[in-house]
Amino acid sequence: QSRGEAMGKSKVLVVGGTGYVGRRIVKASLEQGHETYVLQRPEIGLDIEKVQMLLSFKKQGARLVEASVSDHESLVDAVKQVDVVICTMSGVHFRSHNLLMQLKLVEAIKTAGNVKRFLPSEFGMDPAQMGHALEPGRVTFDEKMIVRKAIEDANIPFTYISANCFAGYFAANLSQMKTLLPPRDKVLLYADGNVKVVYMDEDDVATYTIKTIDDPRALNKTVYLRPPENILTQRQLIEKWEKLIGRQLEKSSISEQDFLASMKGMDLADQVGVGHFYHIYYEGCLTNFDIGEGGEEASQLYPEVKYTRMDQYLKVKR
Ligand code: GNU
Repeated sequence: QSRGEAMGKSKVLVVGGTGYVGRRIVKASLEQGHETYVLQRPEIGLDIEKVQMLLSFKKQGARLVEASVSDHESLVDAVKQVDVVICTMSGVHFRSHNLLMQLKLVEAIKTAGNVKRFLPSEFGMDPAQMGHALEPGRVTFDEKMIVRKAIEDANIPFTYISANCFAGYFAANLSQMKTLLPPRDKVLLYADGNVKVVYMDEDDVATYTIKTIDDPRALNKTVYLRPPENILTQRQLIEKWEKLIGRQLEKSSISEQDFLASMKGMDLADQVGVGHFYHIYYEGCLTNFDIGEGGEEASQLYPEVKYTRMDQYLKVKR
């Protein structure tokens, strides 16, 4: 009998366990003492990094479950073994875009009938707030809402995680597009750079996510990750970097109109990116609403989590 079983903790299945988010969810689930299952899809074939990552999860105590999203019976058998299913399928255009594959998973969970909590692949802005989002990037939110509707129509208990801006995509680069490393000389501000944004270390996203799965306060709710010290304007983020390198960056600013116009001629992934950056840095879509009845805030639910501050996060990039 494992530690997780002994303590009555739920058994977790991660779908998308080798991805950017999924690998962190697997780690956090093991660390928090859950019996952890990772879906092993035949489709990974000769992708040797993914195969070896699955084997390393096994070495750390996870169980691999073979199933294909295109084989309903195999998926039903997989979800029947657990209490909680967490899906971290990618919806990022320059990686892969598979969000609607989750409808197959919802079908399997419905058939199996035993799942006590399902967390679909969300982990960004709250799609329920993005009904007005710009093309072509709105597909991300539209598809997440289609998945939500399927979950709720099937009466599957859920938690939606709104993780806001992953530090890797939005803080490590001081919010500059097309790079993942911080600039050392010049930086582009979105308008005056004074809109409040929420930055999250991806490992903390996983820690908070696993905390919610056995928590009745998170049942059928959206849990927003908004730890107060990580609610920063672009200027405040840049200031932290400047302090770390002991030097000021040369700042220029791009207006809303010019930023939106820059979409023209870009490839699809960057057009999607411009739309998302626009909603975050001009509109303030991460912080321009209060968390209502259907929501909870993670750092209030779990004050014991010592979340990573962005100066600490940027330190290693010097
Ligand atoms: C943004 C991107 C970064 C794109 C979300 C092009 C969904 C969300 C904050 O598609 O994950 O350079 O919430 O050149 O709910 C992409 C995703 C970021 C935009 C990354 C996204 C954020 C999607 C780029 C770039 C750094």
